[in-house]
Amino acid sequence: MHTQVGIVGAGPAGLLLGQMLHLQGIDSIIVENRSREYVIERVRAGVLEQGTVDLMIELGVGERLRREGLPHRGLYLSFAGARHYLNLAELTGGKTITVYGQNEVVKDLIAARVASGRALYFNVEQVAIQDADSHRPEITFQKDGREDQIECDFIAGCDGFHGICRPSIPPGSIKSYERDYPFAWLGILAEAAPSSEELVYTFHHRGFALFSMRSPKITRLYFQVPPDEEIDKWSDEAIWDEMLTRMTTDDGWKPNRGPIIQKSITPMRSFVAEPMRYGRLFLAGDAAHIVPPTGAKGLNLAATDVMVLASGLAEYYTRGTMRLLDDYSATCLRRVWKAQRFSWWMTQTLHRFPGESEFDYRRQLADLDYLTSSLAAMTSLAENYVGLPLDVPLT
Ligand code: RFL
Ligand code: PHB
Repeated sequence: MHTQVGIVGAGPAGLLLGQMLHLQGIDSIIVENRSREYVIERVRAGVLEQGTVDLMIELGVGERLRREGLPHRGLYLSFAGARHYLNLAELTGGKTITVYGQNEVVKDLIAARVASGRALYFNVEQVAIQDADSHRPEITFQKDGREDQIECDFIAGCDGFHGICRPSIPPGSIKSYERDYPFAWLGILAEAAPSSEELVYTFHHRGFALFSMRSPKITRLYFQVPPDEEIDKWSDEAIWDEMLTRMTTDDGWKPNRGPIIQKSITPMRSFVAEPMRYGRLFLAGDAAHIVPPTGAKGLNLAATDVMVLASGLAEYYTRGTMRLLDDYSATCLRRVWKAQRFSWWMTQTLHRFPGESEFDYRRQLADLDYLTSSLAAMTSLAENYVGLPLDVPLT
């Protein structure tokens, strides 16, 4: 087989890229090692920046998002028993975020891909990259026990943090920067009507907790646990007790209880690989960088990466120049590092770190008191949360 752009991974990055290229008349083949059902059902992110929503609409895949997505004009920071409202829209000249599950984004993109008639292969095995630094890189894989290969002009490595694209780059050609956190998130989906229309980020003496949602009937909640925690140790009853202990405020606000329909534990990590390119292999999304979810940035960063990549590829195929592609890594990394900084900052502001003292707890409360009473501090949080602009034009 031959294609212009071989895409490894059918997560948000790979599927968005495929749709952008399709609309520009550029051919691609997407290979994914999981099943379609697995990819659609994987529960992950929920918060889309305005730019990501606009992108979905522009790409013709925003109809259900517009209908079912939950626009949010602000969020709450909760500490010392009280919730404090940050009006993101007012602080940013009208920008908002939208809550719409990542699995819904993926479902809409897969439907568009199928409708486009372009190739998307699920359940492929033994995926490998050959000759990434040549003019004819290849993706090799097995499907239904048969060896196959795709000759490409370019390869997009959109296969997430545990994929094969980044590790196939020779170690001397890429450098990584990382930081682990001494905690993880236990997350649940519950059949319960959200008791608040906006997200609530809570800093409690027992640790971080987060109230979010997926629909008018489904609540999404998280709390901080030790990094090696086992989900089986937590009964549903114990999860609710801990959620309610951390989240209930002095005015009596708390999440509504309901049957837990999904639960999992997510480790927290910050990671950046530089550069995001090796020859004709371009890394995008979680394959190149990971942020702790406290800033709700991962999926949004993936979307921006592939926007930059698609512009570079479009320029290459229309004008024959590599100018934007040569700038790809630097253009993305500038925004990636700012999102890293913000995600790290949100994480350390809102979590309890093992070994820290009561002094540190008081200092963190003072940080939050300042944050919710200074217009400058609130504006800084707001402009980062709704999404910073890309610093360079893409044409
Ligand atoms: P993905 O989604 O991991 O997709 C990669 C795809 O590649 C496939 N793959 C392979 N395919 C072929 N061959 C191989 N060898 C392969 N190896 C892997 C995988 O099966 C998969 O389908 O990466 P992508 O596309 O870069 O998207 C990134 C986002 O998924 C991620 O950043 C977000 O989920 C992070 N995140 C959040 N981001 C936000 O913007 N807002 C949020 O509110 C938010 N909340 C979250 C989050 C992530 C979380 N977890 C579970 C990590 C909340 C949580 C709890
Ligand atoms: C979610 O709804 O899953 C969610 C919301 C905000 C975050 C992370 C996850 O910071």
